Amino acid sequence: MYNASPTRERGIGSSGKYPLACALDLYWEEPTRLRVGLVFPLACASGLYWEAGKSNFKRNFHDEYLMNKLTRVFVGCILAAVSFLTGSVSADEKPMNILVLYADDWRNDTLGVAGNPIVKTPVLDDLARNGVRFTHNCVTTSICGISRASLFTGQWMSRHGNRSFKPWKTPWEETYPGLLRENGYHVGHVGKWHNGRIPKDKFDFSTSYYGKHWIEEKDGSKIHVTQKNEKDALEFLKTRPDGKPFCLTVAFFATHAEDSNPLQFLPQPASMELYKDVEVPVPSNATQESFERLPDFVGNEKNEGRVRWGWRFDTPEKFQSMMKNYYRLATEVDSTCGTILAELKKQGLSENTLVIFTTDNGYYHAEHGLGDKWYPHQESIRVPLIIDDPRMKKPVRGQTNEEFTLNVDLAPTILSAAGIELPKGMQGSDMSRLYLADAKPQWRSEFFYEHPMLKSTDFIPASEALVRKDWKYFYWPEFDREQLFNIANDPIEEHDLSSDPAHSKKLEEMRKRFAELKSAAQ
Ligand SMILES: [Ca+2]
Repeated sequence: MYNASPTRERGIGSSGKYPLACALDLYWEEPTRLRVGLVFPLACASGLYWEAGKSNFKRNFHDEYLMNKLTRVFVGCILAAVSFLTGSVSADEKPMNILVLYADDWRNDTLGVAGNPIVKTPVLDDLARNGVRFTHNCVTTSICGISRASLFTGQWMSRHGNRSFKPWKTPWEETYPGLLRENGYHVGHVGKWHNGRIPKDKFDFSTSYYGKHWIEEKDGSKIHVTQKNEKDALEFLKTRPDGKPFCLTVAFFATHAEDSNPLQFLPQPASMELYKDVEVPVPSNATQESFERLPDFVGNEKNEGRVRWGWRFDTPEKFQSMMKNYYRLATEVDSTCGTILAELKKQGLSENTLVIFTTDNGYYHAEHGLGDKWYPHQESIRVPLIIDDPRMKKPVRGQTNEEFTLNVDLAPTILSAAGIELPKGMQGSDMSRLYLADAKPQWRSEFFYEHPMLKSTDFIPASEALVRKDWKYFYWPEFDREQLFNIANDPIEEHDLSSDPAHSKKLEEMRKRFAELKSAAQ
């Protein structure tokens, strides 16, 4: 649907070290820059020198001093031109490193910088102040395994084919780790995988673990999962080969709950001092009334969203203690991000590394009387995204961007930053256009959301949606049930307008567009 055409972001690309080839390459890619920066000064200098060398010029002026000066100007221009070209070549010789900091189950507002009054995320707030934060970033499927398959493939679930937690069907050679490694990158993955077994042979460095907040090490000692993520990420950075660009994905398990544990969220002891004396605000629609407004196949006690609400939020005391531990886990991830970024700085890599922070899905904090994710409500599909790209110019840094960016855009953005052509089947778009282009690029104003049924329609029914900033259309395929929300007036999606005759035209329009985008996502 939003097929990104292969782009080359880095000016001079494949021509290597030869200035003439580079100049030709540059002519095709950036003719204005070539004319202004190279052809124009060279032409002026050559013309002046030729004019000055003509005999009548010499006869009339007899000024050897002037000739020497003009010679220096001419040589200077040639040197400037060569340096202009080789400067670009040397930038090209040093491809950008990639660091993906990938949290688990964070929602759009699990960040201090996003206005959350409780959670402390100073490192990520700084990253946002130095880069760009995307305020309307969403996932196309709100669940761990499928969203991660979309991260690596840049494809909707309908195309990559992982409809749960199994390996996706898209060839490895069409994923960002696969393509980067093929193009000379040292590629690592740390932490959660959740798409079948991690293909260790496809990585230069990999670890895979998730599910528990405290993990037993080989010597019998216990380590917190976020500390283990940190340890592994640092090992990757400290043992990587010199002279090779790298790509590291740090896939945290926090703040995901430990599903089988009644405590759910188990932070490190040192974090327990945090948030001790605060009261976490309860969402306005964390109510029985809101729960009862859900379609009955979701708004019932058997539904897994309701079951997990029971695990976490069914008393005010539980809500407070669970939310505080959730935020403690988030602050621990923030702190580990700080340690990893400090190591990049120590190694002198900050100026040449694309840093992305995001997560796989959002989370209900008891809104609609639900827990966890899966369904198309805002809490479930909107997730944080911060990008700090060395190519960003100063005025862009610290800004927010309100376009609909998606998890399927991450792979195209990463590959484009590395100057690698995108596979034809990749569906997302290179987001760097949103912060590198001088003029505002054309961008999507709506997208198709999809989630499969898991286990049974009683457990987690399938859901789909057409998402816009002002309206949202839900479709529950097993029940052939539609819902329509005016997001502009009803941002917490409490009032279903699908049976209101006043909105029948809007419903028809949304239904039609939904079908078109659904078909394009296949
Ligand atoms: Ca998740």
